[in-house]
Formats: sequence, structure tokens, C-alpha cells
Amino acid sequence: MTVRTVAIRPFEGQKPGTSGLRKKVAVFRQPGYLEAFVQAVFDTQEALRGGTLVLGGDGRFFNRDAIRTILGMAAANGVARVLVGQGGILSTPAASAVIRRHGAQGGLVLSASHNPGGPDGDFGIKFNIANGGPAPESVTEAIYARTQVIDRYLIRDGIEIDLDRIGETAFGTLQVAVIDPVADYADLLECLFDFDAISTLLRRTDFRFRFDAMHAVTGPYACRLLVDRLGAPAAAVINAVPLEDFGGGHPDPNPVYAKELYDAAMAGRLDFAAASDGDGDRNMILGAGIAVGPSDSLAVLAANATLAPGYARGIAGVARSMPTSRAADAVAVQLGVEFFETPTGWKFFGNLLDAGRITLCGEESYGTSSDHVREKDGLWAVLFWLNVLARRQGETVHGILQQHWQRFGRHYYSRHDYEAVDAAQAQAAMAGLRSALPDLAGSAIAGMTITQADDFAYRDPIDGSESRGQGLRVICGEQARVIARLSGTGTEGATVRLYFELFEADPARQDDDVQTRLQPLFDFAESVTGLRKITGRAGPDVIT
Ligand code: VG1
Ligand code: CO
Repeated sequence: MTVRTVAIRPFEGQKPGTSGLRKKVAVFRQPGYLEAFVQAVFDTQEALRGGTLVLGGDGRFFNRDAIRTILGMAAANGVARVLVGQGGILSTPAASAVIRRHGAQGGLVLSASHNPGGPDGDFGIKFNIANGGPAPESVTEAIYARTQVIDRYLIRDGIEIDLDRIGETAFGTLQVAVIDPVADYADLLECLFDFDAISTLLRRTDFRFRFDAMHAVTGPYACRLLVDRLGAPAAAVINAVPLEDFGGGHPDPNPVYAKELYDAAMAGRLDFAAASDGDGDRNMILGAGIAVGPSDSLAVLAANATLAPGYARGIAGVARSMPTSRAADAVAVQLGVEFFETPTGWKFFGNLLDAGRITLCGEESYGTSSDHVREKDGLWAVLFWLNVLARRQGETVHGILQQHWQRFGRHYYSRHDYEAVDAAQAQAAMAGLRSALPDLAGSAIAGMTITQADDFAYRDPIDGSESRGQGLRVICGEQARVIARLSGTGTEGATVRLYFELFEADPARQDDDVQTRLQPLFDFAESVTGLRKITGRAGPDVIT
């Protein structure tokens, strides 16, 4: 088993986006493409030599091929031990848990998250650091810089293992352990929540519960936790078998792509329903007749945190990404804890979590989590909600939300996505708003005065690193915000995201139709970006 050095030339565009490197499968299947990126990781992350690497993915098409290649490269690059999930499976939060529990030096997570899979779909790879979280910008920049000059990769042939059998195999200096992908993660969650109370709730015949794994990675996790450990009926977990193409679906838990589940809950046929995305880090929470907005979900969990044993002593603080609504801030103010606003992407929460400044964090894109891992965590959010419902006996999801709004005020919120827009057109719309920014302060949107208009820049309070160009925002004091940014996870053209937020303190006006209430903000956004006019589109592709 000798190490082969294979000469390659750099590939263009191996720059990690919001969450790793995401490209079409066809791009990843070009000879040397995956290898170039992985070699750049090994070349820049020296702790991996002689160290432990965690490896797994969401089971999408190309997952197993990529794992075989990476194992050979790990051997050639002097990694001492690789922990790989059985069947090549590791959800993103589980990978984070495994890295932390086993003291690994890093992990490679193979996923394009909520993007569709299959031969014509997307693939992705993400490097996580020793704290279990996505690599910060300093690391992704170094990896990217390396990809631009890389001229060879190292691989050892003959590293053949049966990915489906748990066990250890030695290949010279490399030890490969195929591990149960669920166990470490399930044990961790069991320490955080009141499993007895949740189990009693889930066994009640009058509690109508459903979890949709969307044929993505959370199936095995949901079955083990919700059915085996907590006693939910097996039929409560649907689409539980991970498929390479997610059954042809779009594994994004939102009202558009999890429509059946959404419709069943909205029609009042379910008391509590939830779904997760391709790699298991997102969550959608639904009650009878109500969808819980992800921004509200973070706020409700923060306000109810002490009901869960793992957070019984209270939370240190809370953070949200900039476009996420300010509902969580309102809770932090009342609780008297710190709150932070970070750029989009989980990597920006890592330092705050490591420093113990925050306990909970979340994003408007159906991501919520805590300091138990360094990734967002779909099933964690589901169990947290179940824990809250179990402890607030007799209350409904809708009732809990209404009470929350009465106490903290309601932040009406919506995100409009314009997908696969011609890149030049997207740039033109953003440029329109950017050029308007300097003159906006002092003018008004529907009677609300604009107090600030800028391009969001972030200075990390722990290490002082700066991140610029993180989204254009127009702010009307505490009343409203309109935000525009370009997606960093898409693989086709550009995706423009517009975010709208409107605060309502009056309980008598907290049950209005969201899109109707936000209409004046939509009109304002169109007037400054001209997005619909430029693209010729009548409206957004996805509204969440
Ligand atoms: C999107 C979301 C962002 C999230 C990221 C990764 O990024 O907006 O909040 O962190 O996806 O989520 P963007 O750049 O497309 O807006 V996951 O579950 O896809 O890894
Ligand atoms: Co995801």
C-alpha cells in the first residue's frame, strides 16, 4: 500500500460559501475536483496529521464514493484515526457531537444540506474544526487560497472497508472505525431534555404528532430517539428512509417543500408536527392551524429554556443572525441576558458559544441550536418544543405563541426568495439598493422613519475579526427592517433573499395576515431594488 502522488491543476471557484463548498454533482465528479479541495484541507490543517478525523454525510448521491476517496487521502496524509458513520451517514449536528465527544481534530461533513440531490443535483463538503463547528472564515480562506495553487494530491490505494459494518480496521498507521451514527448524539440529547415527560406526551393517544424526515438524514435519528427511546408510534415518523435523491424531493423543511405536512397541520389534523432538512440541522415547527416562524421559535425557546433540564439554570445569552427577526432580542432584554447579532451562517456563532457568552442561537432559515454542539440542530429543536409542550400541559402551540407575543410583542416576519436569478440581474438589483443607502436615513416607509441604512459589517467580539458586506439593511428604529442579501449556498445563478420585519406591540393587532401586514415593506423593497422589474418576475419563488 504505497502513497501515490497525483499531479493536478487548480480548479476555479473552490471557495466555501455560507456553509462549505457546494456545487453540482457533475462538478464534484470531475477527476481530481473533490481531491483538490480535500488535499487543501490536509495541507492547511496540520493538526489532522497524527490526529482524528470525523467523516460522514447526509447519504446523498456520491456520498459513498467521496468517503472512499477521502479515506484513501486520509491514510496518505498521515491521519491516525478516522471515525466514519455507518453507511457513510452522519447528520451535521451528529458530526459536531462526535467531533466534540471523541476530541477529534476536525471533521469533513458531506452535504449540500437543503439543496436537491441525485446525479443532476448538488453535492457539498464542509470542514469542521475541533470545537465541532464550521470552520471560521480565517480557515476557509486559507483552504481556498491553497486550492488556487494546489498541484498534487496524495492518496493510498487499498483502503477498502465495509461501510455498513460497525467495527475497527487498521491499515498501517491508519485506524478506521465505522461507528453508530446515532448513539453519541442520542445520548447527548437525552441529557438535555425531560425524556420522561416527553415520553408521556408522545404516548398519549389524543396527541397527534408527526415528524417528516423528508427521505434525508434524520430518518434514523428520529426513529431511534422519537420511536425507540421515547415511545412515539412508528407511523409518526414519515419519509424515514434516507434516499440518495431524497425521493426526488427538495429536502428543505418549509411550507413550500414540506407541503403535505404543512397542510395537515394548518388544517388542524395534527397537534404538533416538525420536519428536518437534508443534513438534519434545520427544523420546521408546526402546531394545529399555525406555523411557528423560525425567528419566533428561537425566542419562545429562550423564554421557556428553564423548562428543559439541560437549561434549568437559565441561559447565558442569545445570538441570532442579522436577518433573523429581533424577537429573541426582546426576550433577552426581559431576561436580562446578553444578545448578539451576527452575519448569516453558523460559523459566526462558534466563538460566542466557546466563550460561554451565549447558550442559544438561531437563524431565520429554520436553524436553532445551543451550546451542546457547534451546529444548528433540527431534532434538538423538535425535542425542545416537545419538552415545552409536555411541561406546559394542556397548552397548544398556538396558545404558547399568542401568550409569547402578548408578553414580548410580535415581530411580523417573512423572507422572499428569488431563486436562480441571472447573476448580473441580481447584482443590478443589489446595486440599486446599495446606491440608495446613503440617502435613505430620515425618509419614511409607510409613516415609519428610516433611522439607519447600511451594509452590515460584523466585528467578532471574541477574536476581533471583521466580516464585511454581510447584507444591505434598512432599519426603522425598533419598528421595522428591510434586508437584502445574496445567497451563499446556491449552485445556479444567484438567489436574492429579501427579509421583512415589522414590530407590533398591541395584542389586538397580533393575529393579522403576515403578508398583508408586510405589504408596505414589500413595496418599498421593490422601489429601491427594482428586482421584479429587472428580472421580469411577478413575485418570489419561495415565501417563508
Ligand atoms: C442559507 C441560510 C443560512 C444558513 C445556510 C446554511 O444560507 O440563509 O441562514 O446558515 O443556508 O444552512 P444562504 O447564504 O443561502 O442564505 V444549511 O442547513 O443549508 O447548511
Ligand atoms: Co442543513
